[in-house]
Amino acid sequence: MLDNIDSAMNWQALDAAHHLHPFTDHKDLHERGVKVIERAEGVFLYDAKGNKIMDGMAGLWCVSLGYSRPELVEAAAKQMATLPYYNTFFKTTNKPAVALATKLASIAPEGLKHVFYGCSGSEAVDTALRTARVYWQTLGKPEKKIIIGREYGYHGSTTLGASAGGMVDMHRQSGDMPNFVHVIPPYWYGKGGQMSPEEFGLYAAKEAEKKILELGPENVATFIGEPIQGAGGVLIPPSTYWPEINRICKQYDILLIADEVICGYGRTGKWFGTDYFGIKPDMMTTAKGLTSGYLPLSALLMNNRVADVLINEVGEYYHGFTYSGHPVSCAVGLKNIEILENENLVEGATAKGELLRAKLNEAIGDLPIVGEIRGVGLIGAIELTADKRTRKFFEKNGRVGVICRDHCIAAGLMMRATRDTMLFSPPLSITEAEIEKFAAMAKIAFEKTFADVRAEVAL
Ligand code: PXG
Repeated sequence: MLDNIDSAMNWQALDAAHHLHPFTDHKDLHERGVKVIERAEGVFLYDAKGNKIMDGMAGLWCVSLGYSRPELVEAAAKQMATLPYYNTFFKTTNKPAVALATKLASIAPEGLKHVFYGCSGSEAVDTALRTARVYWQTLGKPEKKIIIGREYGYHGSTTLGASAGGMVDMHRQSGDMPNFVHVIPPYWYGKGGQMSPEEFGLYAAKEAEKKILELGPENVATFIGEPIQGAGGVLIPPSTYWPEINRICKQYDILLIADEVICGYGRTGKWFGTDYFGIKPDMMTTAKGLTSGYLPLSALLMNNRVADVLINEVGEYYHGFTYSGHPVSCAVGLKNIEILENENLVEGATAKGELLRAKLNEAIGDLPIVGEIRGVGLIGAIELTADKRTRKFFEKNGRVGVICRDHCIAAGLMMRATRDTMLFSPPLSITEAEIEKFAAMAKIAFEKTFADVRAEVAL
């Protein structure tokens, strides 16, 4: 079938005729024509036109080991040949699911010992939010059901996830369930004004406390937050933020959910963003880097406080997915973690991230449109600015970001723009030589962006 199409038809036209894409303006896509990615190796993608593109985003923040790792392929093939599928509903389990849960309990932050599987970050988030409400209901507090998220937060695309996230465009399109409330993100660069980052971190946390007091803590089930807000712009909270959120959740008896779908499995140079920031979550959602994206898998981890209620008091929990604990995904997850450990890729992300930011600073740091280059481990962002000194954004926010993204791709570097913030999260397997290349391509793309901006101002 694939070969037939290859010789006889046009992939772009067929894609336009039959394939609906996620988060896409289809009219615009059909006019431009979709890029067909044909194969990938290491940190490089190859499209059907023969272009070679460095993947500065690790797919969608997930391909931690890089592409074409034979060990993951072998782990999947072996498990497929042994037990390709069986459910975990019928009082049954499978060895990869048990082995992976055991492994996750050993690398997870203190106390998070219980694992619930899904296929996507969205399913993990949905499960965590449902579980938070079920927890309070079971303890006789059904009114404790408000979920607090943050502006610019991203928690997936189910209706619960979209409601918990802080993306207003998603809310507009039926992602605005009742009993969801949003507070300000700890985004110092964009919202910190004259405050120091530390002052602003405390301020942002105290805004959450104010909101909780206004709603009544007896009505609030949980606070959900990404350790670093990824899709929202790689918003790295000041050091004062998470300790204060820990305190607030404890003081008002509110469950804390760390959404580690992007930060988890080494992105920050620690196994979890929770380790990096000292967050004390009751539940932790993970996905993406768990299998390096080779197969869909998510794991929601929870502590004894929550799991004891689920296990001993709820009775049957009417929740689960056909593919919960999928043996092939779990086998790949196990192998992926083994490789992360054997090749020191988690610890290695700290030094690689520092090198990448240093090289980017050398290459583009002095450009007048570069307001800030920030990062933790191998997740980072570059703020494009109209005025470096005052951190002023461009008018018509998002336009320069798209220009810059297009220059990056043309230069051979896949980067993503949120508003006018350029995001990067390359595979953890990226080498020093590839980091040099990354910065060299960024230099070309950002200089061109600057030239475009300057030309417009001159007009
Ligand atoms: N939580 C977080 C923190 C995420 O980043 C999800 C939940 C949902 O995961 P699934 O597997 O259901 O997609 C995510 C996903 C982007 C982008 O453009 C980010 C995500 C997904 C798609 C695009 O940055 N993050």
